[in-house]
Amino acid sequence: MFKRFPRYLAVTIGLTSSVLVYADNVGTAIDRTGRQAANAILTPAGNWGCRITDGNACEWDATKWGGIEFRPFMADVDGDSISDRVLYRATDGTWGCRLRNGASCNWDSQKWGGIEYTPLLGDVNGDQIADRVLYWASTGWWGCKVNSSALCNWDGQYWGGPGYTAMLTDVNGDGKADRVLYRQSDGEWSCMLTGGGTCSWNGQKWGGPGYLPLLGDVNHDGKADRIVYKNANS
Ligand SMILES: [Ca+2]
Ligand SMILES: [Ca+2]
Ligand SMILES: [Ca+2]
Repeated sequence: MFKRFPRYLAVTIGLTSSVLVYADNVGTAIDRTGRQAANAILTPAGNWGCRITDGNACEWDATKWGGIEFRPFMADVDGDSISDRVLYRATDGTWGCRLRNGASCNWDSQKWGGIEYTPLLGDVNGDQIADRVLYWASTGWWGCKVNSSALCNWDGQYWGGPGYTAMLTDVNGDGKADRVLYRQSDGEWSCMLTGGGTCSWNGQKWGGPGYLPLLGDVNHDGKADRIVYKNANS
């Protein structure tokens, strides 16, 4: 017989071994291993909270949407300058989005991607609406869908490959998100502008093993700058 574990204990076991797990909030025993078991157990979660500047709750504070198998993002998906919630489930490539009032955006529930893809969000066509981007690290394949779900001009391109971290930001200040790659092994930075050209720091080596690459506009010129962060002294 399977033992009924408390939920938190069942999750721990699911993540660290391949034992069968019988969870109180799942109707049947889950004959799966590791992460899948934990995901299934925690699917009912997905608790959101938000606090605006004055400390008060926003409209969707304390609502439930999603679960542990989803990765959350914040992005303006309808162009009203208000950040919206986005979820992506790697196991089957399901995307979800909720506007401020709780309504879904036009690509809610679409399946696009999967376990091998890195999901990114950025405005790739300059209409001030966040678009969805996928990077397939093992092949260097890039895909992107604008708000209408049409493909962007560089969808299907191959650039990068194993060992690169993929990022999305506007490096030349034209209002369109560009692609950035960082190679952990030697700290090489690469960038690809919307039209296909590279930026001024393409190919530079800066950082390396142990460094976390970040992007942000640190001098307010509208162009994203590079940041590296390392947690160890050596
Ligand atoms: Ca919005
Ligand atoms: Ca856009
Ligand atoms: Ca740009």
